Amino acid sequence: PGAGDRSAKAERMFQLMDGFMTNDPMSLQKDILDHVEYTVARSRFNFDDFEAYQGLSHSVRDRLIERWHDTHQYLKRKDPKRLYFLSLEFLMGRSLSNSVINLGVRDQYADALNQLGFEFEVLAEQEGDAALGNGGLARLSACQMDSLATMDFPAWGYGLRYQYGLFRQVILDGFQHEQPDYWLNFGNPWEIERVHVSYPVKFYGAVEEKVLEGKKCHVWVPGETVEAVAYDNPIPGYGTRNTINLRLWAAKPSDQQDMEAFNTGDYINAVINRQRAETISSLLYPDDRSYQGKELRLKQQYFFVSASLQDIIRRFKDSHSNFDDFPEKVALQLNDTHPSLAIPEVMRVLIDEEYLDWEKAWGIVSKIFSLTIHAVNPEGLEKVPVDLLGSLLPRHLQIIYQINFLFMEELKKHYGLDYNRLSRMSIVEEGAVKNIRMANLSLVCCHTVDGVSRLHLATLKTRVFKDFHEFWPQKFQYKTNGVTQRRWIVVSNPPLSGLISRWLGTDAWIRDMDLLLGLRDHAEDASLQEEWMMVRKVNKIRLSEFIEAMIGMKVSPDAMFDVQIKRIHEYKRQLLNILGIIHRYDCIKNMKESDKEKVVPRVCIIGGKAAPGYEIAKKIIKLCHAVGEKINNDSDIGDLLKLVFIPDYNVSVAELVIPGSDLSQHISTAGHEASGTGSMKFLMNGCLLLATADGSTVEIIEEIGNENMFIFGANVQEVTNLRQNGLGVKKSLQFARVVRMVREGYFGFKDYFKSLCDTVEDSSDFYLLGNDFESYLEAQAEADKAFVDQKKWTKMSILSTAGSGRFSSDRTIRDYAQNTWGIEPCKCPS
Ligand code: T68
Repeated sequence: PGAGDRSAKAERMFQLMDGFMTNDPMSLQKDILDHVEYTVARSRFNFDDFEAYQGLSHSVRDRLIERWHDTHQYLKRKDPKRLYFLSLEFLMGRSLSNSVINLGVRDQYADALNQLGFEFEVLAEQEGDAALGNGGLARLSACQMDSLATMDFPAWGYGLRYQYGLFRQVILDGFQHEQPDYWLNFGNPWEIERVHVSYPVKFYGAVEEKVLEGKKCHVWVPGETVEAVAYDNPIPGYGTRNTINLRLWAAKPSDQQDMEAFNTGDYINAVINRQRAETISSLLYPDDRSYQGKELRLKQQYFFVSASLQDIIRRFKDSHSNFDDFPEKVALQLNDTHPSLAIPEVMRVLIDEEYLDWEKAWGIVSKIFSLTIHAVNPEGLEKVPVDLLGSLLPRHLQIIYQINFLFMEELKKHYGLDYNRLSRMSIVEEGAVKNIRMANLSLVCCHTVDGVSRLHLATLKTRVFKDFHEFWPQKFQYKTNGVTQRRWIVVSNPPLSGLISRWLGTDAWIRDMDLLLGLRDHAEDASLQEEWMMVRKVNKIRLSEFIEAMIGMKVSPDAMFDVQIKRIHEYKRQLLNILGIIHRYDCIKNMKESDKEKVVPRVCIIGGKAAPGYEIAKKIIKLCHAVGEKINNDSDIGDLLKLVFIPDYNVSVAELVIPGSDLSQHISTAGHEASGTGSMKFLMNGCLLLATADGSTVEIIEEIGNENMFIFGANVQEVTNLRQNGLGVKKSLQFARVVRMVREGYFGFKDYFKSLCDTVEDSSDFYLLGNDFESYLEAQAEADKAFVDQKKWTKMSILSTAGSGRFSSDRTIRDYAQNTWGIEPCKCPS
């Protein structure tokens, strides 16, 4: 068609789709019903809650797409520097409630549904969680995407579209069993399949050297090619039109592959081989700590990195004729070292495909990458066996060796032939099995390396990355983690959200959390306190109903709800919590009847998944059930103490549990939790913290004050000293007694719990449960005392929320934008 036809066509389109979608209840009802009839293909006169949820979510999705298109158009025109956030894990949870709140159409939809005879909350419950991640790291990515969109940053998220998310936890006889989470079974309205956005990703094969136009070139001839297909997930900002994209890649067989097999007639095997391609994006590895050096995991990493970079480079080349401006337009953020193959990949593309020389390519690479580390220990750092890397990605291994060679030369200039230092800092680890140290690779190539709390950075500087910090002190920064108040207050705790806005006289805190400080002025106001207690009570009733529905146990909402929900780990010390509960039980059991009146009734709630191969963590879950069984059925105890294990803990369970908690525990051995983010969610919701001075808790103490929390246990320095001087220095009799009860079979399963008890026995008590037990009990006693005085407790609760502003992911993201990425907001006009 000629230019005239095109503009006539555009004119016609414009007339047909004039203006934005309308959000009045009538239009919304019509939209929902249209989707029920034509998208879900059910009769509008006969559909159930799930089908209504589908119609509803498709209607919301239309509104997301509209803004998402506008944002892309606008950004294309403005061409600002963009941030690309590469993460192997995103724990998004549910999307519906979050979307309507961020779009500002929550009430309109609720009205529309009411008129159709449905309730918004009921339909929202139909949605399953998107659990494409393990724990803190993955949920942090999700919170940060929300902040990036809300603050109008030109950002993209990139990740993998696993077909199986994190396993479902099923408890049978108190033991954890894992079931696959085939989350796409009922469709996913929040994604848009982009069949035409796809890239080939190469694996295996060999590198050939050729001379092209007198220059030596490397040509990688792959042994396998897999296609990466894009699935786009719009992420709406709150109170803005900006809606950014989370692009997840799925693996599909490539048409380029297997032509030979088809031609030679091996049809059956060719088809079976094609199926193999899909396994790359089939499952999320459920290990949130250790690195296993598995080939499939490495394939996943390279698959998503290669597809993302092809996409990013294509977008850049659309509007640039050479790579000179690449660092001014592109920031690449590595979420931990999992995507660190992006570094040799960019080098490879620039040198082998764009024909830049090494120096020029390196000049670019050294300006674009930044890294956030989420681990504390050297054991948490990834290593890839050289043989594995060399066979899967032969060209990348060559490039890594060359980077290392040049790095070693630089070090020698500085330090001379200090072989110990050189071998510690080398990207290549020598030994029986040669490994590539992904952290060292990243530290050499990234311009900035961030820790996730102040204490975490201090640990990285003095321990794990001491040498690197000495060499490049300017590279190291920290950005204390934060979480989004949109999901963690507005979506999950509407009564509190309304209360805060009423008392502050504005809802501006939803975009500016520092405003919560205004609550401090009213902390002692009797009527705020009364309303505050009311809101807390409502949430506790909701939580007790959930507990009853889940596990059939009645708990009293008048008791103190004491909660520990997070992945199960020895260092997170759920065992300390359970041993404390045994002590409490033992005390009540041996109490005179008249003294029982003074006991503050408690409901102890524990939830979390153990990695499938983590034996000790699984034993902790079993112990929790065994102890619960005993306590909950003991008529001497009654309502004074209950122990509840919430199965299959995930994001939407957290949204329900956190607002209903009085006290929450963050009790890792000091120096082991890089940051911790659960604590921030509880804090915002006015739940008091019982915690050790670890990770970001140190900074929470600065904001809230010691007097509004229950802090206990050895600090980082004391932990170091205790370990140096041999463990088990300060064991209390009480500790010995409760461990003995478990060991001697008081809760059954004597043989099974033996190895668990061994982990806390004198000299082997690495996480210092014995050492911290006494001060843990004291902190718990303090909490009891404070709870009796409801006025005092409520004041502490208000002050917790009031002081939580610093822990919004908005603050974290603003800091990254300014001090790590160098990007600026780019607001799409509304
Ligand atoms: C967590 N790390 C930290 N890792 O433990 C936590 N690891 O202190 C911190 O608050 C949080 O990151 C956010 O910074 C993780 O969650 C993983 O999940 C993980 C997954 C795969 C491999 C290694």
